[in-house]
Amino acid sequence: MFNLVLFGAPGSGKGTQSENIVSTYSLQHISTGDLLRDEVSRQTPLGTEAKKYMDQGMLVPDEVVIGMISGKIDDQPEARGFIFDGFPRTKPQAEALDKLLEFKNTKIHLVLALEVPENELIKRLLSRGETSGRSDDTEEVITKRIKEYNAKTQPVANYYNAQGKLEHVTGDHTIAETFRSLSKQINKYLLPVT
Ligand code: B4P
Repeated sequence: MFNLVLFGAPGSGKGTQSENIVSTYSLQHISTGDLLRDEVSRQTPLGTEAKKYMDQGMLVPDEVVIGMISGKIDDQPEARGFIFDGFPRTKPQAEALDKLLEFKNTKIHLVLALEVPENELIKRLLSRGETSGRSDDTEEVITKRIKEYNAKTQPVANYYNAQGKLEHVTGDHTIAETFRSLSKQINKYLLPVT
């Protein structure tokens, strides 16, 4: 099994690149953003709670997010591996993921951090906001999401760096060029299936 964390600021291309990685390497995709938006659209109690945070550009509480993840891993016992997109976003989430995977006799093998300048992040998210209908793709909320990232998520990079698993990848080239850079790193562990 090969498990990858795709790490980066809001708008750095995590969701975009995950799609390519999933189809090229046949990994199972776990995006906490997608899972949370699904809960919100189905108006579940978890979704109603999460929406309050997401609409303000804040992270959803750790226990809510961690609780969602375990079941998703168990749902796919035959998986070649997982790509974690937008998770973990805090140190407690990273520690919980390590424990969860250890219990399942596996681990995180590689963390790829997409590096994109802040002005480009804002430009991308505002542009997505024109069509996405996402209530968090507005200028005010984007600014808060980036602040939240710098304060709470950036330290997760140090956590994985200390484990020798972190690799930085330039994320402000085209989608295809960025995918090539990510693939170079993944190919050290896993061969493409397509
Ligand atoms: P996410 O859904 O993870 O959203 P995101 O950070 O904005 O990244 P996303 O993957 O959607 O965008 P991408 O960079 O691919 O999180 C949303 C919210 O959910 C969070 O704010 C938080 O409240 C909550 N949440 C999620 N996970 C959580 C957790 N673990 N703990 C607590 N709370 C959590 O793409 C952005 C845009 O850029 C797209 O339009 C794309 O087309 C474009 N783009 C991508 N690559 C490009 C390139 N190379 N060139 C030009 N444009 C590019």
